This record gives sequence, structure tokens and C-alpha cells, in this order.
Amino acid sequence: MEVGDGVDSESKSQRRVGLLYDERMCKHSTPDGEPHPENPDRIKVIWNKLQAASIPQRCVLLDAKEAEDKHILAVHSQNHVNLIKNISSKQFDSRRNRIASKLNSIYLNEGSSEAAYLAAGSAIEVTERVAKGEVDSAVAIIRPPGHHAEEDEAMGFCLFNNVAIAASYLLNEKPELLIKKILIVDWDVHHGNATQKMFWKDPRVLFFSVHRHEFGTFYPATDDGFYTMIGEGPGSGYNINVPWENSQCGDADYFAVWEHILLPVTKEFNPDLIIVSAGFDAAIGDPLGGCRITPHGYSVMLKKLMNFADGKIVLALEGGYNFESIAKSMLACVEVLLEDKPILGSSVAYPFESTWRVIQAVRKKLSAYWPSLADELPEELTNRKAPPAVYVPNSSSDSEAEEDDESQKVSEHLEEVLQDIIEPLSKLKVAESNQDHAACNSNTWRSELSKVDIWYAAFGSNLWLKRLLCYIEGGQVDGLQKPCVGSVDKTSPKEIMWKTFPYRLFFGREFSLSWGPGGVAFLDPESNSQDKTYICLYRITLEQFNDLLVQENHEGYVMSSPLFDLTALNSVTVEEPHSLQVRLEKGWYRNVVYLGKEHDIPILTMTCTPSEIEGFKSGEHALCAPAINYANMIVRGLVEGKQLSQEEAMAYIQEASTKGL
Ligand code: X5A
Ligand code: ZN
Repeated sequence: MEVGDGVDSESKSQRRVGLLYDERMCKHSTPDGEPHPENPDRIKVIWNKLQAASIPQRCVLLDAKEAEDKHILAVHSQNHVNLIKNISSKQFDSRRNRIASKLNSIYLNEGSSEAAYLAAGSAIEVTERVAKGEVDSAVAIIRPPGHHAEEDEAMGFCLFNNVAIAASYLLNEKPELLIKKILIVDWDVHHGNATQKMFWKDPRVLFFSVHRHEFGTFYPATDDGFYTMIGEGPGSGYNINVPWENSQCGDADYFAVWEHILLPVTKEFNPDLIIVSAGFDAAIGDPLGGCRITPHGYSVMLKKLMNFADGKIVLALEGGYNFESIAKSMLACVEVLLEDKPILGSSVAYPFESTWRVIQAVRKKLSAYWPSLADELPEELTNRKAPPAVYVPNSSSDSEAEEDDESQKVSEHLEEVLQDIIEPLSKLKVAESNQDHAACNSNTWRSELSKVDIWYAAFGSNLWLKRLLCYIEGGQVDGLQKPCVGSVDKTSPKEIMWKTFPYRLFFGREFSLSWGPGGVAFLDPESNSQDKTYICLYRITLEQFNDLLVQENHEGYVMSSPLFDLTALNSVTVEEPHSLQVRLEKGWYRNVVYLGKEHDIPILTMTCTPSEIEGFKSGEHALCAPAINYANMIVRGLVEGKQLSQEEAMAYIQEASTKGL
């Protein structure tokens, strides 16, 4: 996707972002302290995370407010308002638990009422500030969540429908603010059943919800979340459901929905304001959601929406039950709101086949209302799909933490686990808006870079030709935990030669998805006559080098433009080893280093960044002996390449992995 001219701080201007948090919303908790996924720590960890990142200082801090009954009554019954108003009072002490137990997935305590009023009032507050233009956008870190709370019934951890109350408030009470059309984007993993009903016949509110549905078996487990539910009367076409058929949807699935449903419709609807029902329970690692959106995924989804409504966008927290996931996801979102700069990268995983099926069904169902959905998606696009999701039965447990067995390990090795779902080298531009990138033709740069040869300098497992060929031809050698997709151009290296360089080889990182537990090799390209690293030079094209870069750096990339292009290569003016500009924000090998020339062809390697090298030297990052299967690859490379005997090769690795930096 968009790639800026680097991180030139001049070019990024700060936007005014309203931020609201109030500890009083932590008072709503389970009556006897039983554990519950929707607990006070959720908003605390989000707030702490933002504080640790010095976010509050950069935002306009807004004060929480209790909602007024008359504003809540726009979407809730008097009966329901009375209940929530009084439920925490003494008179209800004896009845509170019984009332809660009759409701669906609800607990209540002495703090519930105040928290519910604050959550709703705070949603109003941030939304009004954005509508007035006092801030450009805003985030409300609120609980209890709201989107399940029906007109006359609390359910699904929700007491008042915060987002619906805020939207109604602007439309009904503040006409002078000229917010006449509101888009509500509900990306919580659950269907926003109540919000849907509240604006069912109302064309002023376009309600969009993407959620696990599984044909009505996933919470709230009704048919209401199906794509056939499009609104009624004047509201026909103003309700859009994207019901997942299976768990495990991730960035690629959401991006595809954005690209092929939400963004085109938003453009046509042209909202004056956008409110996101921002649950983070579709985040990777969430114990209830079973989906896999990364923080990066959320930032891309949000960034795309900021192109509409003049950037007037409000995020109101809904669900999200993995502390680390929700904190990271929210942080990613606030950073997007604050910084006026493009986001690097996008997912290169494919959407599920089921995702394409659902997208097509939604488009067909709604094409009469939104002409931009009328075209059939090209088969070339929908043919690009991930293997079917592994079936995980839904937990029947109601409100206790529900856990897919996959969910627990996620937080520990988040980055690595992401690799699992990423298939590098998709040429599919699901993550890109076609307007933005009409000019960006991947064939153009590929053909250009295919004419330029470079030496790729390998010092790790790629020393073994067979392993390197996995990156070119695709495939999997023994010891590799997963297959490689290969390069677009599958031509073998034109020439191979060995050299030694006076640089230091070392091993770091504790785990990689390619090799399992154990470190991987890095090069410190600072010359030191004491050090000697064996390097295998492969003569490949600059196009192939880009495909290698993607595969080595598992951050999702749709390579619509090269990560390392001719301009970067031509920036070389001195022969000493030095780092060159690469458009990668993440990844262990995102530092491309120029190592001189051989037969007048530039030698390039990839290693960790200079600052990471410093970290390894200072002890901030631990060194780690190589994974055994990984070390074996290196040994094989050196032996089959006739550089060292088996024993010598093992001693070489041994030394590199034990000697301090
Ligand atoms: C707001 C939210 C989930 C309710 C799940 C009940 N509610 N099993 O995420
Ligand atoms: Zn949810």
C-alpha cells in the first residue's frame, strides 16, 4: 500500500485527537469478584498502554460524563432506563443477581449503573466534540460495551447502547452541527444486533457490521446478523452485515471486505461522521473471537475510513478480551489518528474462499442500493484464497472465558504466529484502494527490476542452495516448518560464488516460525579483521531480491511496488558497507546492506537493523544459539558448497554462537 518518503518528521502533521478514559467505569464488575472476560482491567490495560507510549500528552483529554436519561431514551425504553438507573442502589441488593441471571450474558453490581451512564455519556461527549470540530477524531475507552444492548434489554455484557445513543443524539438533538448522515462501522467480532435494530428503518444511519456468524450459531446466535438483513422501508439498503462462515478470519479477510464492500459504499453514502463500534475481540489472541486481526490490520482498516467524513471519526470501545491484543490494537489505532502519515505494508495472506463467497453474496444483495457493488468480482481475484480454516467448534459456554486452543499461545509469539497466516508474495491488491493505486502496476516494476542483476549475499540457512531455492521456486526443505511460496520469477541463480568477509556472524532471537525454537543468523557488517564470515553469493535479479526480502521479513506485504528499488540501489556512492533504504517497518532482516561489488555487480545482503545490532551488543537483545534444524542448513550449505568439512562447519557455527559481540 501507500509508502511515504520515509519518516521525515516534517511531513507528518499532528491531528487533534480527543481521548477519553475514566476509572469510574471500572466500578462495574462481577458481584463476587468471579473472573469474567469483560472486566475492569480491560480499559485499565488499554489506558496503561497508551500512557506508556506517551499518547495522552499528544491528545486532547476529554472528561467522562454521565448520559442524560432523555438522550438514552432515544434508543432505549423507559423501562430499561429505569432498571439500569436503579439497579446499583441498595433497594436492588437482594434482587440484583437474580435480575442479572435472567438476562443473557449479564452481571450487575453496585457500580454498574454509574459505569453504564458514564459509558453512554462519554460516547456522546467524544462524538459531539468531533462533530463540532473541536477535535478531528476521538477515542472513548469505555465500558460496559454497548452494541448488544437492545431497546428494552441488557445482554452480551452490554447495558446501554453507547454508540447508538451518541449517533441519535447528534441526529436528533444537534441539527445545527449538520451531521445528517452517520456511518457506524461495527468491527467487534460479534454482530451489533441492537444497533442494527435501532436504525433499522433509518436511512440517516448506515449500519455496517462484520462478525462471526456461522449461519447463526455464533453469539448472539440469531439470523439477524445474516447478509439478507438490509434494513426496511426508508432504511432499506442502509444495513449491511458481513457474516463470516468460519473462525480465523484475519487481516486479509477484513481488507477484502473493506475494499470490496465497505469503502465503495462509504464513498457513495458520503457520511458526515463515522462512529466505529470498536471491539477488539476479532484481534489475534482474543479468547472469545477466534479471529486474527493484527494491530497493523486495525490501523489499515481505520486509516482507510479516515478518507471519508472529512476524517471525522470516533472510536468507541466495545468488546475485546485479550489484554495484550486490545492494548496493542487500540494503540495502533490512536497512532493512526494522531499521525498524518501513510501506513507501511499490508497483509499478503489470502482471504478464505468463504470470505469471497460472503463478499459476493453481500454485494449481490445490496447492489440495487449501492451501484458500486454491482460489478461481479473478477475470478482472478476470488481465485486467490487461503486453504480452508481448520474447523473449531463454538464454545457453548456463555460468559466465561471461551478459548480456542490456538488462542493461548498467541500472545507470546505474536509476530511469529502471524507468519502462519501470511502467504507472502500475493500479487492481489486486496488491501489497496484501486483509486489510490491505479498507476501502480506491479508488472512495470517487476519487468524493470528483472533486468538488473545483483549478488545476494547469504550467510544463514540460505548458504544451502536447496534452501535458497525454496525462496525462488517455492517449496520446503526438511527442517523448515512451513513451505515457502517462492518468487514470481522462478529462474535459478545465474551464478554462485563463495567469499569470506571480515564481518561478524552472530545468532539472535529465541524462536522463528521457519525453524522453531532457537536463534537465527545475523551479520554485523562493521569490518573487523578478527572476524570472518562465510558468504555465498547468488547472482539473482533485483526483482527476485525483492521477493526474497518479503519472504525473509514476514510482515504482510502486497508488493504493488518494490521494497527495494533502483533508486535505493543507485543511492550507493561509497564502497564501504552501508545500509540502504528499504520500505519495511518490521521483520528481522529488513536492513539491506551494500557490501561492495563483484564483477561490477553490487553485493547486497539482509540483516537486522543497525539499532538492533546495537541492542545485541549492549545486551538489550539476547543472543541465542541457532535452532538445530537451522544450524544444520548452514552446515549443509558450507559442506555441499565445499567450503568447510562437517566438523569445521559445526565449529564455525559454534564459535559464532558462543562468542560475545
Ligand atoms: C460486547 C461483546 C460478547 C458477548 C459474548 C457472550 N459481547 N457470550 O463482545
Ligand atoms: Zn464482541
